[in-house]
Amino acid sequence: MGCNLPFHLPYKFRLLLLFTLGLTVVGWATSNYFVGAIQEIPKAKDFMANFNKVITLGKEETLASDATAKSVELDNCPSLSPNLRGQSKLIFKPDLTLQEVQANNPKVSRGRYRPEECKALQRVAILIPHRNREKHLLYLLEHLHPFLQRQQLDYGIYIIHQAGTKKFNRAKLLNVGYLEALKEQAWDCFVFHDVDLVPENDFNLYTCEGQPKHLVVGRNSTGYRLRYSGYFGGVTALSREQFFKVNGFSNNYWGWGGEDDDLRLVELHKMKISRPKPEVGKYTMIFHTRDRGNEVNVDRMKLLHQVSRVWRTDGLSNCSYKLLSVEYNPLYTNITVDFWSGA
Ligand code: UD2
Ligand code: MN
Repeated sequence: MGCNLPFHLPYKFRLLLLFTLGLTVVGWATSNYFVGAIQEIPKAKDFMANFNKVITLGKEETLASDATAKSVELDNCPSLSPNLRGQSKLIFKPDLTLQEVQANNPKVSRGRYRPEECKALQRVAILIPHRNREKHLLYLLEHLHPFLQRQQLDYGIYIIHQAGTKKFNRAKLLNVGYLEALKEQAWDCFVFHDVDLVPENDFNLYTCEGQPKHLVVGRNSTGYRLRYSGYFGGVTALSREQFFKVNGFSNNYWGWGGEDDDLRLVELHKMKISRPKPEVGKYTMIFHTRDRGNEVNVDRMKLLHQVSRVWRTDGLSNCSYKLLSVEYNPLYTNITVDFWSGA
């Protein structure tokens, strides 16, 4: 009841004093809490810095675009973007340069973009395993950036580059991409994307749904037909939770094949694969031959048979790698890793 306060002070002044005292106590308590939390989790400091940056950026952008500065919150984007064009004819110019692609995408920075006109429905990370396919990467970036912008997504493109000459491990690179991208942002949805597949129809939405999505129904080289019913290769979309639930991909598929057929998704967790309509799920695969260092994996059938036994211990949970660098390029984040064993 304020019995320690000097009673000779006027009532209003006492009230003010009490209020200030209260504020100081609350301020002291919360500041201690935050300092403690940041010291306990080393990464939390970076996380908070990033988080604040995102918030400030969001405010500035809104203020700049809205002179009256009344609405700080953007409305949600519609479930289907009004900017979609449908099927388009893809052209691959032999003399295309990265500078040209950058100039065509002025609103992308560090591989990231979000719509200015509305709040995107999902935050989507595109993960592309890569080694020695620079030209394919250039064509994919050229087409994918405008494609994703037309879909009004809040997205980021990550290239996960395998250093060295050991056998290529596509699935493990994708696990790395998931783990590293989540250090930067709590992405809702992950699209696992071959570097040489370019989508032809922007109604093929790069978003996640209740079931894992397989986005490649057909491609030019196979007459746009599904290869077989359980097929899950090329480009797939899984929510953060779906991918986590199945412990990601296996880390044990070195070389070409099998990792996409690893049936852990469907069989073990009763998830069903969903696909777009055939006329929508169309891709052009840029022609290539088999890469050196990605020879057929002769163990793939053996590995496929042991999935139900090993999936809990082989996947995101034991994915070890040496992170060599994270570089921020205008059109993508480049994560370079080295796998020191298993070749
Ligand atoms: C099929 C699948 C692919 C994967 C592969 C077997 C489709 C459309 N795609 O592709 O998802 O399951 O079989 O592993 O069914 N890569 C490099 N550098 C290399 C080797 C591979 O960057 O030296 C990357 C690149 O992103 C490439 C992907 O790995 O697109 C798959 O390799 P691929 O294109 O040689 O295999 P492909 O076309 O048979
Ligand atoms: Mn390919």
